[in-house]
Amino acid sequence: MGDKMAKILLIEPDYKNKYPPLGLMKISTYHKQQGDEVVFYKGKNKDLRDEKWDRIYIATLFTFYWKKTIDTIKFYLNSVENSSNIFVGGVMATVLYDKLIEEEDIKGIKIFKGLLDKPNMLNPNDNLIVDTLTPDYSIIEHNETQKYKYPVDDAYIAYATKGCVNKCEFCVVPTLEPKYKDYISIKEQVGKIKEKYGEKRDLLLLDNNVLASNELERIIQDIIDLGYGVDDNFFRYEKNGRKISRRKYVDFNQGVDARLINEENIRLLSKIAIKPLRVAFDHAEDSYVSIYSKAVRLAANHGIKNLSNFLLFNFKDTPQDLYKRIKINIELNEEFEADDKTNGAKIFSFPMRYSPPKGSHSMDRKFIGKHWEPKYIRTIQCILAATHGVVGPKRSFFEKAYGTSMDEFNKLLLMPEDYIIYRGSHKDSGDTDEWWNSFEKLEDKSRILPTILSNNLKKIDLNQFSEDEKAVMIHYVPSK
Ligand code: B12
Ligand code: SF4
Repeated sequence: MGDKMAKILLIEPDYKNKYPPLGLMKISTYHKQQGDEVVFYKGKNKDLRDEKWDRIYIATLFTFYWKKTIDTIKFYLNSVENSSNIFVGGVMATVLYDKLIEEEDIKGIKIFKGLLDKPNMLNPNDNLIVDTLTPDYSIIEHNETQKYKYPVDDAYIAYATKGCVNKCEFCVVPTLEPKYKDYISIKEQVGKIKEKYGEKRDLLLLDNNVLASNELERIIQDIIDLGYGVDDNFFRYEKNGRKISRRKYVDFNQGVDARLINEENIRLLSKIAIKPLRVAFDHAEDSYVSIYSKAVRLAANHGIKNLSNFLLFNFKDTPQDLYKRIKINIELNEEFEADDKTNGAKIFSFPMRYSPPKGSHSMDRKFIGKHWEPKYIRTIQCILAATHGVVGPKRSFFEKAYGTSMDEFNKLLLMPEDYIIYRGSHKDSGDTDEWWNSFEKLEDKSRILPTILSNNLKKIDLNQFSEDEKAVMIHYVPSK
């Protein structure tokens, strides 16, 4: 920062996240290159707060971690001489920049929008582009002070492209990374990480829309050259004198756009050890469904066996659309199994709740889509919690979780949550039938439906209902 060695503190708020804070890792390299002392910590630490730092960097991630992030910034506010020595950046800081500068008590801190992709952004005359520096993996090593274990910590994390060519309304990538970059050398990035921090098993690519790249062939060749070709996917290492060999994978973790999949690019993708190939299933209209199914079939026909999707729900879709889209995947699995050419290919579904990136609900994750109700969302959450968020390829699994028909699914949408979670026992005891019979018997549901749909069921006052209404509502009383 200047002539003398500076004391730099890097903080990631203690939200749960899968990947290490790449931005801070690059900032760490930046400061270490200038001989500064760098300390990284996840969360709030009183000892670190009691020290004085020349500068503190605080990373931000999802907008719905707003509260925790603000709380963390406030915690360290007095650990620098002047609040302008607190630097905040990353996803949330970029998307909610205007809100953040208005936030009381933290006025005067320095907030960064977007990437650190120009020279002199952290200090004048440094001539360094932080975005291109090799991330410092040493700061995330799990140890005495760094207690948080990132679920993904044995992977090269890199970008082969940046930004996106589209501007989908539910996505903030156009704000975060406004310029689409067709090609970034992953060979260079991986090479440097390997050299400085040793070999990693997997290759995790954070590209938003890799298929839009005109340089896809070159990117795939880079991946193959790095040792992630489809026939070359063993990671061999020694542990306690034993030789171990494990499969290693390439994961384009943001998935690929079904609309862009074609013979040519699927042929390229089938050459690498991709697991899984994630295909976005963002819309429910028939035209999109057929594009999606065609894309997945094409992948299976080219020998890609591990497939998965992102099923965006709670957006413009209906709950019934969600059921239909999961079912389409079950049928695709059956189709693959029946055909010798695709036998062994499997697609897993990952329903993902839509949460708007802007507006008040971006901060609390409570947004309810036009065709959804809080109770419907709760039902899906209960089902997903029981199945760890995944819908497996087997029809029996799907029918057990989501119902054997649309009627059964519609019934689940309204079902008391205990009856969903402990389905077997409540069915056996007769509770479920009792609930449903009273529900069906009740001709005028107008007084109970709003309460059920609102999912405000923690403190229901049963006295407000008639006897017939009570017979239904009693099943929603949590202790029942
Ligand atoms: C990887 C990723 C994930 C990973 C986890 C990420 C993690 N770190 O743990 C996984 C796959 C698990 C994931 C999940 C989800 N994700 Co996501 N994810 C991403 C992705 C691709 C990258 C985020 C990331 O880690 N970037 C690494 C950054 C931090 O490193 P960098 O680029 O080098 O950083 C530069 C700048 O950001 C800046 N910078 C970064 N840190 C700092 C710090 C300081 C102090 C400064 C000054 C600068 C700075 O400088 C750096 C150098 O240029 C983004 C899309 C994107 N393109 O950003 C979506 C994104 C963040 N995800 C998004 C969403 C919606 C989700 C889900 C909610 C999806 C769902 N519906 O379930 C889930 C939520 C998971 C949960 N916890 O509940 C949205 C965010 C929406 C929001 N409201 O915040 C994004 C923006 C995608 C989108 N299409 O809109 N995600
Ligand atoms: S194509 Fe994907 S990354 Fe690009 S704007 Fe749309 S959702 Fe975002």
